[in-house]
Amino acid sequence: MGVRGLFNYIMYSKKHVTDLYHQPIMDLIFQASNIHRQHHTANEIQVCTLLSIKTGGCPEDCAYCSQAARYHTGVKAHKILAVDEVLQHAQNAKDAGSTRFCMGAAWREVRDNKDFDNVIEMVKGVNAMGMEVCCTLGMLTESQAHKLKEAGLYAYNHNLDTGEEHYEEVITTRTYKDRLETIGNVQKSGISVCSGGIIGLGETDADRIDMLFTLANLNIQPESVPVNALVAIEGTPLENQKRVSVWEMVRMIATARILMPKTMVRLSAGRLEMTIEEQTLCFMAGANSIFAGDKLLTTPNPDQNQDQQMFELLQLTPRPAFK
Ligand code: SAM
Ligand code: DTB
Ligand code: SF4
Repeated sequence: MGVRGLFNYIMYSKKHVTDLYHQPIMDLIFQASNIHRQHHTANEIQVCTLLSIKTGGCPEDCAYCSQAARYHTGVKAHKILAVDEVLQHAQNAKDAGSTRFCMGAAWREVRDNKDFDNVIEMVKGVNAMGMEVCCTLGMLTESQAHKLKEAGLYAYNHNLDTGEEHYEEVITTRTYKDRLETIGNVQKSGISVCSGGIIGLGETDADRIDMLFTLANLNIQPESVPVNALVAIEGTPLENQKRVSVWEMVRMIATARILMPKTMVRLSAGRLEMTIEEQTLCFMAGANSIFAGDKLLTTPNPDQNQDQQMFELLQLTPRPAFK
């Protein structure tokens, strides 16, 4: 177990996280599933929708990303979408059963300009529809975070992506410290934090454990942790990475669930290549959310019919917003 830290929150040791992570898979799933059922309604899955409001042309060098301008990935750069268009997408997502709407922009950081004013309008509009509204716009100052909070932003996504040591193998145009700073700014504004990572970037188990260790020991645990399997993108440095196995996803999800009992653990990128049986293992391991709709940001995702069939087959119920 962890010890109480300076601010009276539980701190987990690296050894504790390592021991949890390396347990026999059945023990790990069993423990995670028990904890899941103590803190969440069994069989309930939150359905979220993503929309890329500003695609491509990004100055950063994230080695996995289809939107980095420096790689030739076939993703065309677009300017920011109009507010009306975004709100129409949000309405469609709501009508299709989503309770959370996440808007992504291929920016290094937010700038105080007209584009940001438009994002503020989008946040107000989606919030007024009664959905949890989330944004992922890159680095953010404290005052920008406050503006988003005032507009009704519920969550801000800013992934750690991997462990601290492996980070510079994947991204060199910003640091892990920059990432943590933005997360701190989001926390200070009272917006809830969504932060997770990607597996399959060439990291070791120790790097995955490092990332979970950092997330679980944040002074406030993230409200949401997305676990992504790398979608290998042609033209990026990671184009030839091997697809991760379901056991790696399960191990990550279950350890996250045990360390962060109240958090929403999201089975994020990579579902298109997973069977229903594999996704079920992830839900048993404590994942309680998916992204729906036939597109993530730039890559394909299972379509609505496939997910509806999965919900019926597994007798899953959608989780309401703001629960
Ligand atoms: N530009 C902002 C940023 O980097 O914070 C927001 C958008 S970025 C696309 C959001 C997250 O998507 C990344 O942090 C990464 O974890 C995830 N992601 C991007 N490309 C991915 C890929 N090919 N496979 C899996 N996850 C990916
Ligand atoms: C997250 O961790 N995964 C989502 C969301 N946060 C923004 C994005 C996944 C993107 C997958 C690659 C793409 O579609 O471009
Ligand atoms: Fe840009 Fe975000 Fe892609 Fe990195 S992950 S290249 S910051 S859009």
